[in-house]
This record gives sequence, C-alpha cells and structure tokens, in this order.
Amino acid sequence: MQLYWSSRSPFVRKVMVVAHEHGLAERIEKRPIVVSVMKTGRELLPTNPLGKIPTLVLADGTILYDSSVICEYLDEIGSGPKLFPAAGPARFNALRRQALGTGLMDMLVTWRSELTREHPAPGALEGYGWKLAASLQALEAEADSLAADPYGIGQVSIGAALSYLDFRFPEDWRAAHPRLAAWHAGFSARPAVQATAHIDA
Ligand SMILES: N[C@@H](CCC(=O)N[C@@H](CS)C(=O)NCC(=O)O)C(=O)O
Repeated sequence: MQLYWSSRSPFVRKVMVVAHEHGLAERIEKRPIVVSVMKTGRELLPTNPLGKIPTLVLADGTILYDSSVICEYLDEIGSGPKLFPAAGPARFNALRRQALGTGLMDMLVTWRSELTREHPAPGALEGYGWKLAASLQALEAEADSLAADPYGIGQVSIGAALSYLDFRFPEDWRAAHPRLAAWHAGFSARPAVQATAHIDA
C-alpha cells in the first residue's frame, strides 16, 4: 500500500505510529509530498479531493482518508493488541480522545499558518492560545487515566499532537502540567514513536 506522506505532518505521524505498533510499517510505501493550507498539492486532488495527507492507496486501488479512517483500517488488518476498542464506553472514550488529539493538531497547524500571514488576525491568535491552554488543562486532569487505560488510538492521537506542539512551538507546557509531561515521556519512549520522529526536511 502507498501512503501520501510527510515527515512534518502530525496526522501522518499518527498513522505511522499505528503502523509500527501493528508491525505494518514495512508494508507501507511512502510517497513524499509537500502540502499545506497555503500550498495545495494539486497532483493529490484526483486521489483525495481535499488534497490532504495522510491518504492511503491500497494494492487494489481502494483509497482511504483521513487519518482516523486509515488508523482504523490498519488496526483491523494489523497484528498485536487492538488500538480501537470494539464497543461500548471504552470505544467512545477512545474516539473522544482521538477527536481531542486530532482537533489539537488541526488547531496547531492552522495557528502556524495564521502566524505566517502578514497581518495575523488578533482574535484568532488569542483564541488559539485559550484553546491550547484549555486543552492542556483538560489533558492534565486526564493524564492519570491516559496512563492507566489500555494504550489505544486516544493515547496515540494525544501523544502525537503534543509531540507536534514540541516540534513547532516554543511553548513550555511541561512545568504547569507535570502529570501530562510524565505520561508524554512514556509515550515518547515507545519504539513506534521513536521510529517516526518529525524531521523538518
Ligand atoms: N482531518 C485530516 C487532517 C489532515 C491535514 O490537515 N493534513 C494537512 C497536513 S499536516 C494537509 O494535508 N494540509 C493540506 C491542505 O490543507 O490543503 C486527518 O485527520 O487526516
């Protein structure tokens, strides 16, 4: 299978972490591409009309996006413990955490893009700051259960979002969020996370 890929995308990293956790990384052929809100990858549009990465193309031509759909597919075909709980409260808690992690990624990517504009909108920048602070506060309150619950798509998404925060923003979030920092240190030590580090290439 082929993955439209970049070493700078938190969404791609989330997918690659899941691939490594399931022993599938070797089966994924990376197709490097540079896209952003400011630079549409027009060659990608026939495959994914939204022009976004990650986009996965299976051997039979089936196309999958976005990161959440791709991760669920890899979870279905992969070996090892499942990262998506099958049903019930555990599933919906994992999906909520996934939404928080990918929502945080969306916000950080958009925030960065706003900062590159000649006249960033002050209201938007202020709002991003509030939302980041609220997200970190909510995650600090949840850090102990992130550690105690079975490792899954929620932790992958939140961990990858925090790693992207470290990659792109100077924010020192650890001092005020010690439990979250301790949990994230454990996340970062996982071989699947180590194997997928962001590179500004
Ligand atoms: N909801 C999507 C978001 C993916 C996304 O926004 N990817 C960025 C790269 S980090 C992108 O492809 N941007 C190109 C664009 O917005 O045109 C997912 O979870 O995969």
